[in-house]
Amino acid sequence: MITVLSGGVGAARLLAALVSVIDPAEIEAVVNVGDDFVLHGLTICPDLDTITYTLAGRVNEETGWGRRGETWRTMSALGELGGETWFALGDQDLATHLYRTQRLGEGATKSEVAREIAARLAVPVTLRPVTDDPLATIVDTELGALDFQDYFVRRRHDVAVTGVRIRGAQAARPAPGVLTALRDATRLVIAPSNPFLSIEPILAVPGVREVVSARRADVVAVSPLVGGRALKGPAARLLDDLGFAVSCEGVADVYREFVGTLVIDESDASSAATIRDRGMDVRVTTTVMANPDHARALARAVLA
Ligand code: FO1
Repeated sequence: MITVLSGGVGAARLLAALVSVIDPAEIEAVVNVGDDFVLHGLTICPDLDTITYTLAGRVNEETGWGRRGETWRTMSALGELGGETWFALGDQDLATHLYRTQRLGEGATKSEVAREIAARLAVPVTLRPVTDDPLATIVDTELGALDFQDYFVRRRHDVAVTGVRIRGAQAARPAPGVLTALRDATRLVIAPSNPFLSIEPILAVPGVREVVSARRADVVAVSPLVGGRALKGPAARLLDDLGFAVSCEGVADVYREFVGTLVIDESDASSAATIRDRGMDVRVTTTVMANPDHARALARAVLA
């Protein structure tokens, strides 16, 4: 079994690539829930939903999140009423949040709801929110402390960051099956997700970092930086703001305590020796999943 520590779009694409080369029944994803929030009274779990829609073949390929063929009539009507429309919830996507919110209100856990939605949409991989307890990523910025989606979507992550905190982490318990999935996997994979915003909230849940660190030799991470840039999102800016080199070498520094092997892009091959000198193994391949062949090559590299 392979267990993948997963954020949003990058993780979803890597999981889809893994499904194309190994039996999906052999894959488990432990998913970040630090981005989750309540809006319009609905509980929204962006990373779980992005992965679910991608593995169900229903994702909007252009944005990487939300559903393909989406319509926006509810948002448009909400805008007419002067409601909050900065976070775009499509008409079909809203059904997911309605269903989840109803089930949570009935006493179901986030894990149970994730499993139900995945089963209904025929997702072949086991998805586990890292915790069923409240967890929220708070971004400390030049404007003060911001809730994650306020920072990420409303302000388009266009503010200087001084730190990232995971509220609720100390009291959170790993969801059922999470520690077993980390302990029993033949390999742990860290998806090409944001190290601070997507991977740290997973590691911050008590017990998770300990298990992952103890298995360092079996942990393979994919660098989210290629040629000093993030394909999507603020990973490059955050490395800089938080005092790391803006390169896969910076990523290696963030991950050095718990990652045995870093997969880097061919365009960063010249960094391999430096990273190896810091005590991490390196694999060089194409990490940009620009087409199915490249995605499969990356999947094979993390499994090799
Ligand atoms: N990202 C955006 O940049 N703008 C949006 O309006 C937006 C809406 C949205 C709705 C549902 C969902 O599951 C995800 C959504 N995302 C949106 C993506 C998402 O919030 C972020 O990419 C992740 O939280 C970071 O992993």
